[in-house]
Amino acid sequence: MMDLALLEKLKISKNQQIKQLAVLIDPDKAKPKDLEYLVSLAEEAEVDYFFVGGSFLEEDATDITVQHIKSISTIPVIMFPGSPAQISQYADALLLLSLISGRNPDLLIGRHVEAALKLMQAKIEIMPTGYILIDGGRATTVSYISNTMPIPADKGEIAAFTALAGVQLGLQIIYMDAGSGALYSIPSKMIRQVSRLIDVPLIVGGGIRSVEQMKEAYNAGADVVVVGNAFEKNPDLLIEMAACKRAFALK
Ligand code: 1GP
Repeated sequence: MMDLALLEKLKISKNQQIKQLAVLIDPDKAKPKDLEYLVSLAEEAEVDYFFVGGSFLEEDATDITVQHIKSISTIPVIMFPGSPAQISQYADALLLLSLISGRNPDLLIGRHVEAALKLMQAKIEIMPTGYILIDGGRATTVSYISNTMPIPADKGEIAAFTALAGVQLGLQIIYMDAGSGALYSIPSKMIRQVSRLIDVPLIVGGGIRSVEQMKEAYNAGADVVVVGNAFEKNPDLLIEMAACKRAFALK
């Protein structure tokens, strides 16, 4: 499957109900030694993707981190950019995010125009993604920086119709995010309401700290679960979560 474009791989995995796990790496926080340890665990656990991104990064930090990961791992690296400065030509792909839960035109089209040429020249795979912020119990960096309000966690219909509209506009992936370090991960009821309405891969992240939360997200219809903070604090949790993910594949 490694030779397929990553979007294609995501779609096939979804159709085969194979759940996937992505490790989020924030280049601002990742110290080289810690990064190497986390990457070695991810290799051992056969994690599916590294997502690399953060809200404050400079181009250099992103490039250095992506190159470092690529030099020690074969796991695909997908950019999860907070700004056009965070496009690295060394990555395998990039989630081209439209913040469809918000009404900030800059994050629906403005930044994309700024990044378009650089993206074309970088020759990395582009994964057009509808990005939906959900309230995770506290203000997160991304909601502050993006100047948008997240969807309340009990408004599943709004999230579902937002995702559906994104798919109807041609977006190929939906990413529901409670934001890094969210107090509460996205309720399974809401994930279910969204996943029932859409037929594209569904990525879920933000505040997932336990195998239990991960299982709930998968059972509710998440195709990919993203974990960042919890692995920074306890890298060994990665082995446990990856085992849980594989157990889903055997069902
Ligand atoms: C944030 O979905 C990611 O954008 C991951 O969040 O760091 O809370 O796991 P955490």
